[in-house]
Amino acid sequence: MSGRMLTMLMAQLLFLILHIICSTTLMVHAKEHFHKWEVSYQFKSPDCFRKLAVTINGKTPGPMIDAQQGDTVVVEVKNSLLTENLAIHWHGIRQPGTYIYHAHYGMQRSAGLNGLIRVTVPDGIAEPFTYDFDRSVILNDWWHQSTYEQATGLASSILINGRGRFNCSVAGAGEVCNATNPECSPSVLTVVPGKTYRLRIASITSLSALNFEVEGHNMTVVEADGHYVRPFVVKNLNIYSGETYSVLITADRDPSRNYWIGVNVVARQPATPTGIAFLNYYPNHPRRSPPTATPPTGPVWNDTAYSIYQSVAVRAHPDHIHQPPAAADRTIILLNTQNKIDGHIRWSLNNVSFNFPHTPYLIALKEKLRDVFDESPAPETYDHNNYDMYSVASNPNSTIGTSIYRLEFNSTVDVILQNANTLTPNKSETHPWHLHGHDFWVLGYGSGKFDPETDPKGFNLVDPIMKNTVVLYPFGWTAIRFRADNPGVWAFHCHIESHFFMGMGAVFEEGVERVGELPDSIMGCEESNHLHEIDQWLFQELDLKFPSAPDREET
Ligand SMILES: *[C@@H]1O[C@H](CO)[C@@H](O)[C@H](O)[C@H]1NC(C)=O
Ligand SMILES: *[C@@H]1O[C@H](CO)[C@@H](O)[C@H](O)[C@H]1NC(C)=O
Ligand SMILES: *[C@@H]1O[C@H](CO)[C@@H](O)[C@H](O)[C@H]1NC(C)=O
Ligand SMILES: *[C@@H]1O[C@H](CO)[C@@H](O)[C@H](O)[C@H]1NC(C)=O
Ligand SMILES: *[C@@H]1O[C@H](CO)[C@@H](O)[C@H](O)[C@H]1NC(C)=O
Ligand SMILES: *[C@@H]1O[C@H](CO)[C@@H](O)[C@H](O)[C@H]1NC(C)=O
Ligand SMILES: *[C@@H]1O[C@H](CO)[C@@H](O)[C@H](O)[C@H]1NC(C)=O
Ligand SMILES: *[C@@H]1O[C@H](CO)[C@@H](O)[C@H](O)[C@H]1NC(C)=O
Ligand SMILES: [Cu+2]
Repeated sequence: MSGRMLTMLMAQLLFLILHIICSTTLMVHAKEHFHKWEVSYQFKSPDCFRKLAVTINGKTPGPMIDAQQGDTVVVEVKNSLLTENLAIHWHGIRQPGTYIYHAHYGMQRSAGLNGLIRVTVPDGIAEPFTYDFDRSVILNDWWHQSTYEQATGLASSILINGRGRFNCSVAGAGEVCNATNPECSPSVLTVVPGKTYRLRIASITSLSALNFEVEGHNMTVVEADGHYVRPFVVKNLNIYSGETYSVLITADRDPSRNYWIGVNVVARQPATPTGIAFLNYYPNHPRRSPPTATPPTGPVWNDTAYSIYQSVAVRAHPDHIHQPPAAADRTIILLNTQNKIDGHIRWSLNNVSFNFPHTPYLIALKEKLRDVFDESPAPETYDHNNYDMYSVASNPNSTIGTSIYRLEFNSTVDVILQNANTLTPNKSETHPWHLHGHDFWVLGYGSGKFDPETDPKGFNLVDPIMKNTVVLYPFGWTAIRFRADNPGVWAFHCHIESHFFMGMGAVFEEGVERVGELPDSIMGCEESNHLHEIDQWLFQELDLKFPSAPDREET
């Protein structure tokens, strides 16, 4: 990592200004919210096992940011991590709804640096559903090894609102694990019989795909990634890293007992115990006593058909449809493969394993610096006709690349994510893909190889949901569409941290000539940086290369 980048953000004050973009004209008095955060390492025992966590004002998850659409949020961040840079990503911020913030540097996100952003609609605007109360549920996977080692293993536990349970009898000698530490007692959601609750669920896992279930209570899904959903009822909900959902539950069960909330790993053979919290019916039942039943075990981990069924059910609410453009100007097909480079495992798109150059793209493009990155166009597709996506490639070698996709400003772009076999026979993985700077329309999911002639005929152009994170299923494809109307340089990457660091990402440039002059501070060291357009500047400003990139895939 470059020394200049290091000094810039280390132990400095950083001002982040977050504009809650307004999509309606009915904007009443916009407010300004001021937050003062100090980010530091603290010993925590969220699952009874004591370890260092990255905290905001001593807490993880960090404080919730609560704002109304049109408001401005100013966050003054003091980095007290001493030897580490810090970057915070305002994940998905564009519309009212539920979002998350998390670290976008190294693996600080899963080490505790995350929290919820709740954006309420302006006064006088009604949401397409009603509820009595609102509760936040942040899901995370938790690791006992240092975050630098976690790419090699399975999560130790699942945290619900920062609390989980670890079997202390398997903790090693010299490790501190206390099963009766109140810090790791399960989180409790108290409910009043007959009332309806909106649960705002966010997953910030570094690896695991999760399934969320409340014992004995169906849930109505009403919002996804900040967009209203045509309501549908589920017994349990799959949620992938980077996604947010709102579900409604009504406390209409026998109030003389409490009910488990169970969070299970899906899409990967689970080796992590069920994450638990519980619903407490108040005032009928004492708050402190967990239910006696067995927590929900969720669906079969490899029931991909069930997962696809849920994803397809997520469509725009009939009164909140954003019509997608009828056709794309350009279609980019990205074959997702697991590869080897110099004997190390990497992930690639069309045989290129992505790596950030030392100088941010935005600076290179604005300042017309040459030799920063490979300026030849990134590959538009792969050998579609001949590639066997069901086999381990006979030559698994790919190459490291820094090339990007330059999009015509305001053009309509389709991206087809195509999955394939990994380096393990008959194995393909699940990848949640996250795009910066845009919400995209989810046009469809399919199994097998995408056919550019016939499959687009089945795209949903009627009521596709808009999202910022979408899942790619094993041996399948996912099609998205977006308008390249946000000047800047934007990352598109798998939200599984180790996959991103192992090359599973791409970069889109659009309308960079419309981006204003870069502030002087971005070119050198300054005491503090007043940053607007956070996503764009900050993401580009940091050298996101992982200091010692993990080269072993989790198994
Ligand atoms: C905890 O681990 C011990 C030792 O492996 C095992 O005997 C015990 O059943 C485990 N307890 C739970 C609740 O899983
Ligand atoms: C475990 O935590 C409980 C509750 O805080 C405390 O009473 C007990 O002394 C702790 N045990 C050990 C071994 O530290
Ligand atoms: C949940 O929904 C299913 C299917 O709609 C229904 O069969 C079941 O009775 C519901 N369960 C509860 C507890 O409401
Ligand atoms: C799911 O995994 C189990 C092992 O956990 C295996 O027995 C079963 O065949 C798998 N099912 C599918 C549909 O792959
Ligand atoms: C893949 O690359 C390695 C060097 O890292 C080389 O030894 C090997 O021969 C290559 N495999 C093929 C099939 O070209
Ligand atoms: C990747 O490149 C290697 C040569 O380096 C080639 O043998 C292989 O077929 C390519 N794979 C894909 C998916 O294009
Ligand atoms: C982008 O294209 C749309 C549709 O053609 C048009 O309505 C809009 O004005 C364009 N926006 C810009 C900034 O050019
Ligand atoms: C992979 O799956 C095919 C059928 O889909 C089967 O014939 C083959 O034996 C499997 N290979 C392994 C290594 O499991
Ligand atoms: Cu991935």
